[in-house]
Amino acid sequence: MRTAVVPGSFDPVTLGHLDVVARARALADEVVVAVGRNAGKTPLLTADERRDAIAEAVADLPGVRAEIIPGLLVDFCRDVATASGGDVFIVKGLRGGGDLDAEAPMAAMNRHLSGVETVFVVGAGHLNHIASSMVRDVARHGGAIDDLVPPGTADLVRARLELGEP
Ligand code: COD
Repeated sequence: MRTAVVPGSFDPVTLGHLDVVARARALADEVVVAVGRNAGKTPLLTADERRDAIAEAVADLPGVRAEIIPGLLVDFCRDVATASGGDVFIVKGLRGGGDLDAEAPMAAMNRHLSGVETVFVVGAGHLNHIASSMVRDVARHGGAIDDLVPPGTADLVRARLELGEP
């Protein structure tokens, strides 16, 4: 059993993220989309909301599930490996060189901590402009985000913005 862990903030999950999930699924027997805390970001959506939005978006994809990372990503990967009895690797998506600059040190740190490897996949070009931060900003200013995120997620983002940001 080979499990791909696809981690991210997913605040919110976007069509770009889902493209990476589909590519990860082609490399592994199962995929766990893992909602984590990026210490440099203050999320709009709660971890439960982000996990549930992903779960709804991948409901029709066999072998794909969504979970929350309680602490370190490498500890989460170890727990997934123990539960499955198989091998685990991390999959991250790249939109360009800027992503690689940010991701390479994290991949090296995760390997240093636990030996887990990170595999990078290049995302679909027509989705390269999609970032969660821009989705939030467009929505905040009243722009349409419905074709940037999976069905249901746009309403969630708008609802949370109307309630005010944390
Ligand atoms: N096309 C392709 N890839 C994309 C696209 C797109 N349109 N949009 C985003 N991506 C990729 C990003 O490059 C990234 O690889 C991934 O999707 C997730 O992106 P985000 O922005 O949702 O998530 P991040 O980068 O904020 O996630 C950071 C983590 C939560 C994974 C990280 O902070 C973490 O592992 N936290 C847990 C605690 C931990 O272990 N920390 C130590 C890490 S070394």
